[in-house]
Amino acid sequence: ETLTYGANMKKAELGNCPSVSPNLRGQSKLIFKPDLTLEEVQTENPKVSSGGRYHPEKCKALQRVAILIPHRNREKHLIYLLEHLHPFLQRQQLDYGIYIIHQTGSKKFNRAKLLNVGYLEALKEVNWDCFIFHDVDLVPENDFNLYMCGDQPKHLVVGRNSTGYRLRYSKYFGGVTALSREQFFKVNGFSNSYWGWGGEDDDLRLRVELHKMKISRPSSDVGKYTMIFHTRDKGNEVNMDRMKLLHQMSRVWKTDGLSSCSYKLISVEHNPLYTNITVDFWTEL
Ligand code: UD2
Ligand code: MN
Repeated sequence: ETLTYGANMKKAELGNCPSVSPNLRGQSKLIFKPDLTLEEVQTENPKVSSGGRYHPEKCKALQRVAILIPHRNREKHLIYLLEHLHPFLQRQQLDYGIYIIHQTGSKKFNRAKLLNVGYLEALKEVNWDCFIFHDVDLVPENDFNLYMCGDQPKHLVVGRNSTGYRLRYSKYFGGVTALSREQFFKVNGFSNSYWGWGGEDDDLRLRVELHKMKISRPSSDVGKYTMIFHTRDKGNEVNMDRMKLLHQMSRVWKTDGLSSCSYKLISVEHNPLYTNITVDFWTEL
């Protein structure tokens, strides 16, 4: 009886983690080993538990953060991202989970809809405070770029290697963004209507602006990413309707988004380094 009580006491006593983790290192040089395997990444990350989950041992994390990564046919990029992201998030002392949302089938790729699915499915497991919407090919270089949510939505990619680390355009909102559970819910998530490449990131930015929220960014020396080289994928051709869709946003946001996101859930697997959610969109349209 007393022993149990003591153990409970110990857990309750765990103090909050500091607002800035003492384990941060700043800018790091990223190395991508050509023959790296998922098994190696697994041995490098013994503290990650099933489904790609982790929480600090010695303090209570300030936020519970779900990382959502849309994916199809980018296995190598996924290995590199996982290798860097797990230690990065652990140094930030976050209570986190990594979700890969995998689109199966031959329909055009739909990044935005996959991210809506990730949000809805991840919330069935944990009441996450914060969501990071993350391209599979972008690796953060500086761990002062905190994967936490603020009182306004955040755009975490100020620049990347291939564009001289400069912001592409002032309203740019692509690559990696952080929205709290409430912020994302308020704008009804992403539009489900963007099939193929482009526009969906601008659509989300318009939704955020419509709701009078202001996007914040880290400083340019902190918001730095390496994008692993790639060409345009098959099945993700440029979306020619994107301008038309962007013009509709203010009219359709309420009915096109989380509230209307239909999908066929194929499987949810708790792999050692991530939770894999496989969906098919074939039932739709
Ligand atoms: C830009 C944006 C991205 C998105 C996209 C337009 C940046 C840094 N990123 O990326 O956020 O707005 O334009 O849609 O500006 N993917 C797959 N398999 C595929 C196709 C895509 O896994 O067959 C995923 C993957 O996570 C990838 C992401 O979708 O990183 C974006 O696709 P991309 O990398 O081909 O597009 P990119 O680099 O122009
Ligand atoms: Mn890319």
